[in-house]
Amino acid sequence: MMPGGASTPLAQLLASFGREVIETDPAMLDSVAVDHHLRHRGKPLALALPRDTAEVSRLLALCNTLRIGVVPQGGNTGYCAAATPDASGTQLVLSLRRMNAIRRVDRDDGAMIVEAGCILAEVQKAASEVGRFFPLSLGAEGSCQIGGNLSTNAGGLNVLRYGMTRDLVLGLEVVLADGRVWSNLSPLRKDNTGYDLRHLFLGAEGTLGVITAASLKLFPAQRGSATALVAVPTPAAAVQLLARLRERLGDLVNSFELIPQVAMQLLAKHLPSARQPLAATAPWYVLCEATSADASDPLADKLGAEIEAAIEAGLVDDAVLAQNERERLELWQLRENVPEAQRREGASLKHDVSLPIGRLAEFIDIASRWLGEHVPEAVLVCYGHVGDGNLHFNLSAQPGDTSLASRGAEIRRVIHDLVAERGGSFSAEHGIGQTKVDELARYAPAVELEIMHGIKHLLDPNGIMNPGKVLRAGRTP
Ligand code: FAD
Ligand code: 2HG
Ligand code: ZN
Repeated sequence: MMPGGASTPLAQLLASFGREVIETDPAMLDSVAVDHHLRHRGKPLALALPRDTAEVSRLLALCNTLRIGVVPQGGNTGYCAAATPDASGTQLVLSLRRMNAIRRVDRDDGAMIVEAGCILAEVQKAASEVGRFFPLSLGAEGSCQIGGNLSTNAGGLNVLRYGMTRDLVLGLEVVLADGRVWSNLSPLRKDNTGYDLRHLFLGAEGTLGVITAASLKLFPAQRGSATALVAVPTPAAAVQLLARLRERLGDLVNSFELIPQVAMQLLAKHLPSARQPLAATAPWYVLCEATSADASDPLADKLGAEIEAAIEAGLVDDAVLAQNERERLELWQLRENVPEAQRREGASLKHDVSLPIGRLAEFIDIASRWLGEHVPEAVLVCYGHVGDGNLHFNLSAQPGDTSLASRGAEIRRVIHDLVAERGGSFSAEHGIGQTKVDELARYAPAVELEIMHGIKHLLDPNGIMNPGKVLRAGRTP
């Protein structure tokens, strides 16, 4: 039988859904075939663009019968190639980009129901239009989809105060691998009726089902803010400053981000429009922000006073407080553009690690010393969400040096072992996808892996959902 002939999986998909839903145009397929970092290229069988939950349900039921692997893809901004099909030409990429309705925003319930294909920035906007706040915020918010955020349990810039994505979810609508729909789009805050199934799908990276909609928590709008860029001598000083701010300002502190001097240099080199507001350079900086629902809360005074006290205590060398919204956005631009500046610098090796906050400084110290001795050819660009104990412990190759990639496995092992020895995680917020499957198999306790394989087998016995991602394919519990 010719490929594409009457009995092939593709022909059956086309016969059941038509070209309106099953896209085979080579240019379209090419656009969904590669991951964000352009490191993993697959070959999709086709691209499915369903219009509603019922269509997703029919689609998965057919794929399950025909054993077609299904790779959900949101905005394709993920860091672990989790939304990229393999090279077999047999996997269907599934995009919910047409399912992008805000179904409901309810101020009294403090909840909104959104379809999974909504762009994160649109979700934030819909909340703010009714005077509410949806706190998930990350550099990719203009292109990532809420379905992708839920499925990676994304972190971002406001975790310190509001938690990870899973903390922002009240309910889900999910299509299971066999086409059954589990719908619980409840606005309830309290519901102790048995196992809490939503947490299975949050962070599952599309391996257990397709999230089609979610009920999300809303918060009071943030009407006042104070944002500072603070120069600190060491990461240990940054951690001490964090503790002082948390003690004095409590939950008003929503972001606390570490930026090293080398990142400022990369920003100046590759994105010169990003203005560097402090006159003198420092080895490390912290971008911290406090916000309040009360516009009259004197946040700038409070934050300023704490920074002054920290200067006197020798924890802070210099600081600048944003005087208006434009200056605030300029400070945030610095932080949010670090990944882009590092991308423009060339090859890199990334480690998205978390540690107990009390051990962050010690880890940075020991891991940087190891790198200095064993990988002197690399430039360490260590930054991130220190308030959450999450570092992007990244390396950049020196211009013209191509050796870093060949040493990737060896370096990653040492870094991840140093993290594990300190009770940390090798994947803080970016997930597992296909790039960290072996790391999960190595570091997760055996009983945890057994439970994960058991859940996978229960919900997806034919292994059609995002095969080869998170767990090694084909292994039964
Ligand atoms: P994709 O990359 O398309 O998919 C991610 C995973 O979700 C895949 O496994 C996919 O199969 C699955 N998936 C997608 N939609 C569905 C669905 N509807 N149902 C089931 N499974 C689905 N991440 C952070 O955590 N914090 C950050 O601060 C952060 N900053 C970033 C900054 C930049 C500049 C960039 C480029 C990325 C950043 N990321 C960050 C990574 C990325 O944006 C997040 O992982 C994001 O949540 C991915 O969303 P996406 O829609 O692009 O998902
Ligand atoms: C961030 O915090 C993102 O900016 C990206 O999580 C991190 O590029 C990275 O390593
Ligand atoms: Zn991050």
